[in-house]
Amino acid sequence: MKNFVCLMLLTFSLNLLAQVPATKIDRVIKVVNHEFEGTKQWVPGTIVVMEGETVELQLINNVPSGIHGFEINDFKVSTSIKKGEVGKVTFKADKAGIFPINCQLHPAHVGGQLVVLKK
Ligand SMILES: [Cu+2]
Repeated sequence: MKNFVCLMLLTFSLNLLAQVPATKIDRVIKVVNHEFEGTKQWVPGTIVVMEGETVELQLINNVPSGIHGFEINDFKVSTSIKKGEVGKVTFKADKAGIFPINCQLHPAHVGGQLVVLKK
C-alpha cells in the first residue's frame, strides 16, 4: 500500500512538471569577451533585439585576465563569468530604447549598448 501511494504521488508530480510551460526564448545571442593589448570589450558591443522578445545571452569569457562582469541595469541583468566559462542570462526586453552595458567589476572595461527596437 505504501509503495502504491508513493507511485501515485510520483506520477502526479511528473504530470505537474509536464504541464509547466518552459520559458519561450525568442532570441539567442552569443557575446564574447575580447581583449586586445589590455583593452577588454564584450563583442558585439551593440546588441539589437525587438521589444517584447525574451532574450538569452550566452556570455563567453576567454580572456587571460580572468573574471569579468556583464551588466544591463535597466533590465536587472548582472552576472560575472570566470575565464574559460560560459554564462547565461535571460531577460524580457519589455521597453524600447538604448541601454548601457558594462562590466560592473572593472570601470575601464569598454562598455556597449543594448538597442531594443520598438515593435
Ligand atoms: Cu571586466
